[in-house]
Amino acid sequence: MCFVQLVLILLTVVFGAQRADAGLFSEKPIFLDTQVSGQPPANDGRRTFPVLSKDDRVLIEVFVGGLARGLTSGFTLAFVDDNLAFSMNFEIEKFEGVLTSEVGGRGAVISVGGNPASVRAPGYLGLLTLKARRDIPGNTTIRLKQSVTTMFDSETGDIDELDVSSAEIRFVTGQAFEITLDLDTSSGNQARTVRNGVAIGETVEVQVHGAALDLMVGYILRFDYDSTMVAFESFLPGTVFSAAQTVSPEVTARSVEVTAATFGGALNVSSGLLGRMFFTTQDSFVASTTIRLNTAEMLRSSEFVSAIPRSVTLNGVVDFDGDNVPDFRDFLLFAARFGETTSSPDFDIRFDLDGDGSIGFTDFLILSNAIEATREAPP
Ligand SMILES: [Ca+2]
Ligand SMILES: [Ca+2]
Ligand SMILES: [Ca+2]
Repeated sequence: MCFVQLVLILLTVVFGAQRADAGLFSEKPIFLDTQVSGQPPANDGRRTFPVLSKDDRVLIEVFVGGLARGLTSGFTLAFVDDNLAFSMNFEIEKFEGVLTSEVGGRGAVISVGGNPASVRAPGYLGLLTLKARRDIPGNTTIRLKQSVTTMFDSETGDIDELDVSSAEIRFVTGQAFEITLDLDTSSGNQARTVRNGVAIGETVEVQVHGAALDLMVGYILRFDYDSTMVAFESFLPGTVFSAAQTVSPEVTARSVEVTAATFGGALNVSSGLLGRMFFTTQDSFVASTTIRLNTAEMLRSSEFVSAIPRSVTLNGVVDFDGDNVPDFRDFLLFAARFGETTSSPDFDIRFDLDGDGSIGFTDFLILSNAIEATREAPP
């Protein structure tokens, strides 16, 4: 028998035997995915997370891929812990899912067991909570360890090794957050940045919505504007905080800076309403003015990170047919749209003059006032 034949026979024995013994979970990929709070679990590849301060938590969704269905009464998640790099940084607090462990893990390992539970595509196993034992430095990476990360197949009785090559989370510094300004006064983020038909003396609400806010302690926002056109009126912190603390806004001739923070520990939500700004148009407000959010900073895990600047535009003129004069043609165009809302197909925000998300009677009053004002204006 030549060497090649011997190798082939050995391979057949080894792999043939393994295949016969392997359960459904054998060599299936296991995924770690940071949770977006308030959203159902999704294996959407969120493999990075902002660095943690001591006692901060990160919630990690755990999935087993490539699986139609399976039955398990236990699995072990073991993190790579060379030089105790994992267990000195993190404590495994608990696992909640198809099987649950409230007592957490020991060192870098958690074993979760119970009555056989079924796992179905997309293979969601549950939520792993890690708590930082100390400030986690940027670029710290945690990953599961091959051969000791296993899952018990209750149907075949096999302890299957999972493929851990995608089971990794990296903690990063300087991870930006996102801001959207919204002139639609209805709740939620309609991302509306233009309003027409704004009257002189009207108070306009600018909602500031945030995303990727994980672990935020608080924020600073600076708006710049033309103070001959608008004046800053007031600021209200948003619902993203359960209890927000704030300091009086700092108002200059052309800007306003506001701040809000939570004293109750870093934020455990990813997105929400940061605050509402109110501006009142001045007597010289005529055609159009822009309010710019030029600086948006937040504090998370002892570092300041920023968001991309945004702006909103207020237009004084009410006009739909493009001749820059409010008249009966605009009234007819408006009538054809009356009653539509942001959920209507082809909703046209130009007709929603008060920015409440629907084309209604108050919008009609704004339009009719504009038509009458044009008529009264000197030629
Ligand atoms: Ca809104
Ligand atoms: Ca017109
Ligand atoms: Ca409206």
